[in-house]
Amino acid sequence: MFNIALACRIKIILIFILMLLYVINLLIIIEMPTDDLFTEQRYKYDRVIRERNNRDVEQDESTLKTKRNKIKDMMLHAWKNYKLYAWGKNELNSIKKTYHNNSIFGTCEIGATIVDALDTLYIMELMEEYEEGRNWVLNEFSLDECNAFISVFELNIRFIGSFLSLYALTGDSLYKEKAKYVADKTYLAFLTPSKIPYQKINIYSRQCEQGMTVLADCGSLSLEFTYLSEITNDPRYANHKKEINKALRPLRTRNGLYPYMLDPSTGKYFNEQVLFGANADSFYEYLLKTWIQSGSKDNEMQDWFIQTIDSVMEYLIKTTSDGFYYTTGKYGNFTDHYMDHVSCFAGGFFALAAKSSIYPNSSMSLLSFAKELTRTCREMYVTSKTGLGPEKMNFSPLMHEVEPFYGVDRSYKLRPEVVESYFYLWRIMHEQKYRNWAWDVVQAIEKYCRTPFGYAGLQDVYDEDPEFDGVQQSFFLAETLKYLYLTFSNDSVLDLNKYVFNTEAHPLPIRNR
Ligand code: DMJ
Repeated sequence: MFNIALACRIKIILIFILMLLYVINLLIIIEMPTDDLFTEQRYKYDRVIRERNNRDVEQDESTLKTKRNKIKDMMLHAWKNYKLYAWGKNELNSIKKTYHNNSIFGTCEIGATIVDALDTLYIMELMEEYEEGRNWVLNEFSLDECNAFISVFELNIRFIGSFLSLYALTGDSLYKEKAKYVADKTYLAFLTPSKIPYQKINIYSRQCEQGMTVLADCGSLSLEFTYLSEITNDPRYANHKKEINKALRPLRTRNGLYPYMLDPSTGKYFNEQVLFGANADSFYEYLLKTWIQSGSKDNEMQDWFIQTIDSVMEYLIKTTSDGFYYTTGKYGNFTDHYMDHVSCFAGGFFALAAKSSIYPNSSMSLLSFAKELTRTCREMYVTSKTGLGPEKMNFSPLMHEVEPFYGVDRSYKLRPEVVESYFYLWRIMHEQKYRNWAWDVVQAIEKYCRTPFGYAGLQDVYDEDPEFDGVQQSFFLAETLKYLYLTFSNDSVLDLNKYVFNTEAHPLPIRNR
């Protein structure tokens, strides 16, 4: 009798302790997520956070539709004026009502805006305009007369990338042909002894420009070349990519970083200057995205990413005394405390890395880098007079004390990187603030960059009445407006589990796992 009563009491106490442990465990899950973002616990944590966030989330489909329609209207305004004043040329000058020729295309007139914008038109279901563009591609697009040095990187990300994306979205074989046509024209650039490609080629005279190639340029071909090989059953394109990666991977400094200036004739780096922003940016992006594209199977890319990203976090990201994260450059022991607008892609990049679980034990740190860097970029925008951010910020510790958030290059070129990060963080975290921030950008662009004849960048974002730079960049239609539109769309529109965006925002399919 006595033993049974004691056993019952012990059982009750044990049940009580177990329940207590369960409650404590739940509290820990809610307040202190583990570092492994996508473990079972992490999913639980995500759900709790999402439910909490979703209370404030704009659910009303008609409000979202109104916002999407506004962005579609912006796209139409940009497209129609380009069509009126610059059709077939690369970009529009919306102030002079004529075309603008960007030096990255040499003097070749190859309809960069048409090609770059086509998948955005298709995604926005602007079918009449999409058909106009498709007809131009079918009947007019040609590189055969292109007698100037043109960037292989730009041909890849804007032209091959866009055609491949259109092929993936529509199944129309015209785009597969065109992607192959452009890639075949770039062939010459890969015939170097080192396998580091030349940066620019003259398609007409079949010459390559001698000189240095930058890291971003030779490290941002793999998404497009892999997919092109897949759909054409021609392994040559993927082989170029493999050879470049083989030549590139050993070129690290002692710190594990990749210098940005490379010499195709020797296969060595020019000096030890390393960057995270312009000229290096998409190299890091493609390490991650090539792995995602492979259905998370490309172990070599995963390994390369993990090896590199620790050094990036250690040496290329700093914080100000008041806690703002920013990206830098490095030359030996000298740190260059400038962050360019282009570097603001980092928020989206780190968020996508966390989501993809490429570096499982570091997902939480990747995510906090993502949020913090995006907070900095948002601050760059809201501390200007126009609500748009400068091309380049000075974060030198001294400067920051005196003049917080002040741009050294104060122009705004309609660039996408800040809204790109808002898009990824919205999709991954579902926190309403990212949609709000994106909408603030829509309004600022409308107020300051819209002209009667299209859109233009600004000379000085700190001026209440800024002058225009006149240029409607093709990436404004390809990227800025696309990311804005997608931020107000349902997650199933270009689902991040099915598509990976190239560095010009052209979506490519992820291979089935
Ligand atoms: C785009 O052409 C691409 O995003 C590229 O990777 C870097 N910069 C521009 C837009 O700013």
